[in-house]
Amino acid sequence: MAKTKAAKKQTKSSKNKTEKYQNYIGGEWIKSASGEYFENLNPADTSDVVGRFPKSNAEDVDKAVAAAKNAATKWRRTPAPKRAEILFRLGEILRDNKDEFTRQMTREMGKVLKEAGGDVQEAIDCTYYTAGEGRRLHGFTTPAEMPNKFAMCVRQPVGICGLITPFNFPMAIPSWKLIPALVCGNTVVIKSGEDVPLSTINLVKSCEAAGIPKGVVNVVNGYSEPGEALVNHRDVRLISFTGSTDTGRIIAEVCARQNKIVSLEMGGKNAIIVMDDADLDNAVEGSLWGAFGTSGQRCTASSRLVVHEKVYKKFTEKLVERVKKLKVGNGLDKQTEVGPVINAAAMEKILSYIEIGVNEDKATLACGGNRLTKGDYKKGYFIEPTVFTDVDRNHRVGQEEIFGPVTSVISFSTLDEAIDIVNDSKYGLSSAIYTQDVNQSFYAMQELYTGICYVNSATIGAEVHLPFGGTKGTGNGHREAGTQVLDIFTEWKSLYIDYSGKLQKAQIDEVEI
Ligand code: UN1
Repeated sequence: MAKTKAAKKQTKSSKNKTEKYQNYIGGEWIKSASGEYFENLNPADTSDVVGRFPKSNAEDVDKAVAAAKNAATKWRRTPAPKRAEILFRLGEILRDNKDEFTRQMTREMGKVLKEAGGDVQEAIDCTYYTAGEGRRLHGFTTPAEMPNKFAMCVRQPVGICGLITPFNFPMAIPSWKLIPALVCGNTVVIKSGEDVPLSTINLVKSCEAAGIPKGVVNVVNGYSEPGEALVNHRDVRLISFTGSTDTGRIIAEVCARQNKIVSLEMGGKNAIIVMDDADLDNAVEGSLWGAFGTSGQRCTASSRLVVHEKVYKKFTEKLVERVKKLKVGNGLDKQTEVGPVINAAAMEKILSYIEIGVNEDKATLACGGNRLTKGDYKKGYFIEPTVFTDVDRNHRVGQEEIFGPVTSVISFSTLDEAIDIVNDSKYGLSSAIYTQDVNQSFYAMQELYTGICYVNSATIGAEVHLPFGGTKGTGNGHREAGTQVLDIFTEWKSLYIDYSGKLQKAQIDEVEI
């Protein structure tokens, strides 16, 4: 892997001077209570230290929640269109800094520049779109059952929201949570993803520059300790979490005991169905993008390819030929198509799944399967794009979320069988079908039990104005993005106004017997 000048320069300068970052609490950039820091390493080259970030604990969370509490009343009483005006400014600041934020994201997270740019763009889109809700936040009026009585329903903010964000979309996913929380009038404490704190800090610095009042947005950095403290804090009313199903389940249990609102976006085992009438070249390109984009570290990654037996051989041959040509490397290099995976633990987990595929499932390893260790690769967490064929629907590689550049090809003979294979999963985030047949595509759209479904494209590509989330083990029934996200960050208040000037009992008690 040849390193571009830009990548070399980045590495060299970071060795000389490693910047220290702080938590953002009550409008101040402050050290953690412990005074300790952790290093954020570039997963493409671990000798490149992106920065040093405060290792926070429960004391830092206490301070951040207190700041959010202090700011809550004023922010809640700020008219929503005014809150939105500030958010529109935030959108402009993100847009103006897109190139810098993109490069920094690639450096800390590893995804290729184009995708990092897309990630920042998604935060911009989310900000503009959701800020628009400041002039809507619709409620409704409805006739009351009694004369001279008025009935209506409005949204009210929930209070202090704890946002726990993952590594794979370092700016987009925090924005999906932050912007709606703010436009609805809540104050927030964000626990940044420990592998990507810089992108959260870039987002929050932009909030500061946009003029969001002190204490409305707070950030604590660190590992699981501040996350746990946030979930357990009695003044936090809502937790919004994106991450693994195991962690999400624990969060849900704690929140249930404390009657907290909890919104979870967790795992996926997304599948593309390729019918025998599909445009195969298009299906191959879609599968390539769906399976190996972001090195397979998307919740929506196409980790199962369910292919009609009639085209199975042709499809897999074409796919494997293309996969072998994918250029793996440092995301800062413009030619790179597949970057590293996020850290050593993720790499070990993915490699162990490849071993399971070979030794336990006894699937066919059609290509890939190894860590790349030669030359510049040895400083990073690079895994060859990997395809398993002859995978059975019950194989572990066909059932469990791998979250890496690995996909499994499964064959079928009828559309009903294919749908059954796709639905036979504990997850239900995204699905797709490639076919030229309108009847088959509508039937699949009806029968696939996932939160998102695509026709003639891969399982990824969700847009910010449509709801995002999944069925079964993927979530807990909530949806982010779209206007549906407002149901997470507000609670309904029903209002009754009696202008009759006399006692009117509840309508059920006024009936003559
Ligand atoms: C994710 O898969 O983790 O649909 C989020 C997409 C992006 C968001 C994906 N807009 O690919």
